[in-house]
Amino acid sequence: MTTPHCSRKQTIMPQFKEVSTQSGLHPKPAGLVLQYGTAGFRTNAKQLDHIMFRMGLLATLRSKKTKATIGVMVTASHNPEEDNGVKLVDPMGEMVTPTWEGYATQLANAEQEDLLAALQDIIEKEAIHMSQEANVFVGKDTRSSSASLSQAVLDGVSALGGHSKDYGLVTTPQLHYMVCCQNTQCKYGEATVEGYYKKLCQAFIQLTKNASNCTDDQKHLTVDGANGIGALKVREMESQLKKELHISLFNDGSEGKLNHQCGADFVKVQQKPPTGIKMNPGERCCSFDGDADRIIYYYTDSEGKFHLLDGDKIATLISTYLKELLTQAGLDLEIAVVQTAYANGSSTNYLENTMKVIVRCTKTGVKHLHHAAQEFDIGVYFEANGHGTVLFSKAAEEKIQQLAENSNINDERKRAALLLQNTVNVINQTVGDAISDMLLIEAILAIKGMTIQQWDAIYSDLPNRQLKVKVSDRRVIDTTDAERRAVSPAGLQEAIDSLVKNYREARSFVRPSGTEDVVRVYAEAETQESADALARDVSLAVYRLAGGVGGEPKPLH
Ligand code: 16G
Ligand code: MG
Repeated sequence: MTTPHCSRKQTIMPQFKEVSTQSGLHPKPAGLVLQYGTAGFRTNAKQLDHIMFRMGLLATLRSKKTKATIGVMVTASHNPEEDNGVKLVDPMGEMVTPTWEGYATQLANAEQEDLLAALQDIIEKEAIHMSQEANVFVGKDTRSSSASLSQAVLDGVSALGGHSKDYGLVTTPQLHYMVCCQNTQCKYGEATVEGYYKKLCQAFIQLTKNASNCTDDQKHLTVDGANGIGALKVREMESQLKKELHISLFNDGSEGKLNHQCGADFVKVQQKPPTGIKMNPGERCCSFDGDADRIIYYYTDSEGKFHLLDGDKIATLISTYLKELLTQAGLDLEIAVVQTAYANGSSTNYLENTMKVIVRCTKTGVKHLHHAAQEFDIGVYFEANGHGTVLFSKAAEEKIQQLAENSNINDERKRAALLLQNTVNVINQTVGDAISDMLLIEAILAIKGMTIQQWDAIYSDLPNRQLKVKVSDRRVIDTTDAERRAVSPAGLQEAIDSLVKNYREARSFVRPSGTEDVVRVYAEAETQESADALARDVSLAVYRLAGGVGGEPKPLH
């Protein structure tokens, strides 16, 4: 039996009075259970009003606890328009810490009458002083549901007496940037969208101004804005690029539906161009996702064949460029590339054996890569799906800064140091950022005088295939070694190992998805036929050993 409603009410502390009243306007549907997953809460927008209100409450507590500004972003990224979601941003612009993800789940799932007790529980566990001031920055994407949902977040903040600043329509990485600027007393930049454009565009112009033989053709880039917030923000920024980059923007949201047959996720998964864009053979194109924290490049060749340059190719381009600059600058800084198990085997091989940089593999999910990248002077991290950025340690930034200001060095070192300095400024170090990554990639290609075909030719991807298998409970699959090996159910890893042996240059792994109720299967091999066959063999093993539901996986061909 739960405590009767009225007896709880008598013990309401004054600080909770407003929460008690306001929460009635954002009621939780009884019995609904949602989890703060890899990238926050994400589901159909109709189920999210109470979640948003409660995340406003939680962000306020987190702000009191950290004595810093916290961010709340309302978006469901690459999901369909009908969905929405919410992510919390910690003081330095990073994803909220895991303990608080747990609190988010608890608070989200507390039944209406238990909400105050759930709040009190967090306050006690974290020893939060309720008299401490709180500041919360809120942003939203272009979904039609985002307006009222972000209002629910703002209601949550004010119900606990917190201050909020509503940034309105911003990309996810812009909100992360604002939070970081605010908490570094603007050392990272000015906490406004204008400040963001100014920082990035100035750095981009500095980087490209000496890219001597850059023709107008080379300055042209086709951008697929996924009919989302990224498109709006590219439009806003464009004029500040001073014609150093000519953008043809498609899927700008004026007609098409958000993420529908367009955007980075569509292009990566379908391995084909988005609809709604005009592509000329050999021309560089890129796609953002729905909240502009991912980017993917591609082109079609003269035979009409589609070529995808994913996060692995981006990481390789960036780390090659940085390594060359470090050598030219005579700076001894350790550079590492952080990937996940999804990184194409060819990219890992190239990075380790040809470029000789340190390569780390982490579990899927931005926070894991971000964390690992923080361990190096320079950590380049990218998921194959196009989410990534570069982190510079404090010491690395200082060394670059000092060298750039040193007047006793030769011209080559000076040039490299200045390029490094502007490279640091064009990068959004708080989180992967499609706009910032785009400017960085465009600058590198201009500086190196490189075409997209030359970039693509750095290494050739191994053919690969991703499949999903439905099982009755995906939690039966437990993995280790950064998700590259399954430890349960019994016999599954042995089965995968023996299947992999049937193909050349083959690799395969399985993991439970963090965002969908499926088990994901990845396979790569020397040929597409082998990769497809291996993916199917492994899917079958999952189906048989991990409680598959529905029909058995069928051959792809
Ligand atoms: C989320 C993650 C992304 C990851 C994906 C995996 C963030 C911000 N986003 O979108 O990094 O690649 O989930 O999805 O962390 P899956 O678990 O369904 O394969
Ligand atoms: Mg996204």
